[in-house]
Amino acid sequence: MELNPQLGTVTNEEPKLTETIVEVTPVSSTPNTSGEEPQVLGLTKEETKDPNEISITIADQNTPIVVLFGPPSCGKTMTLVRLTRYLRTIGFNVEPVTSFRPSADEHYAKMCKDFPGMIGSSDAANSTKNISFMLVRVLDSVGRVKCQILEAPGEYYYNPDDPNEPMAEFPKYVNAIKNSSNRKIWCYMVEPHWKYADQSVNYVTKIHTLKRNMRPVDKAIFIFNKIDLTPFVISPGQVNAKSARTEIENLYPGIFTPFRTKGIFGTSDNFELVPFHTGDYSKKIAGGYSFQEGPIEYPKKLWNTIVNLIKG
Ligand SMILES: Nc1nc2c(ncn2[C@@H]2O[C@H](COP(=O)(O)OP(=O)(O)OP(=O)(O)O)[C@@H](O)[C@H]2O)c(=O)[nH]1
Ligand SMILES: [Mg+2]
Repeated sequence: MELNPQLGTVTNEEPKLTETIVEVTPVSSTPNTSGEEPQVLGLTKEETKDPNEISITIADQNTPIVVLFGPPSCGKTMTLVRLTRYLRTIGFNVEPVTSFRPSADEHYAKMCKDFPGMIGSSDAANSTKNISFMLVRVLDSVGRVKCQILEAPGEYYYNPDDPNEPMAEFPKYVNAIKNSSNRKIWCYMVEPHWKYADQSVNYVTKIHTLKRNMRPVDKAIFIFNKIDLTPFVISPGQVNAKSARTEIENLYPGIFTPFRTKGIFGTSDNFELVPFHTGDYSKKIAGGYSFQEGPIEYPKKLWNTIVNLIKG
């Protein structure tokens, strides 16, 4: 598939965005003041301790699942927040799938209940700690389910603190999703200044391992998040995609290799590349961060890419 040399332009059709300042806590688990293992919201203590204990149910096995895949802090939760906000402005509804987790899990039930308010309210960006393990579904304006989106803690995909990486096995629930009959849109997240850049080859290996588990109907999107931290932004929402792609290849050597096919007319991409900016994060004097959502062109481009891949 060909890349657009530039992304999105501002048009008059777009709904007006409301400016919202929200609090951000850049952690994915509950604060650990007791010296105990921190607990991931939406999981029991036992499940947090051993992710292989995590039990999930995918009730809808026909609707594609968009998996936000990436290490801790790459921006999965904030991508979900930004995308949800965008989808709301175009008349879509994003709602948690309550049956995803056992009904006895009160944390998950509470997260589901709080989700709609959390995304839109001035507390929404507390979501980095409040939305941690969740399956949501996206419905269009007439209630048709377009896709499901999975959001989970990064350490279950690639854990920089695990000496067994990149050979560390995925938790059972990731394998359950991987093997489910749903079509998958794997969104592999990359970023410009990854704290563990010295492990980028291992992260690439982990993605390649997963690639071997993708069926031909499954699709791949590389989301280059935190694009605002790069020199490739030309104007809000417009990115020099060629340079951005070269940068990803430099930062994550060989990352695209198994996603390219050699043919008689040359090599073609079996993936999409979407630069992304969830928003801006400003440190507050009183502590914490305030979040200002980024330009609408980014979630618009990401959503259009997802929709096209679902159709294709
Ligand atoms: N500059 C910039 N920073 C971002 C962007 N998106 C996320 N961040 C920063 O990255 C932090 C982590 O984002 P999260 O969405 O919580 O990351 P995550 O991938 O969900 O992390 P885990 O849940 O720990 O796996 C945020 O608190 C921000 O500080 C972005 O578009 N630009
Ligand atoms: Mg998260």
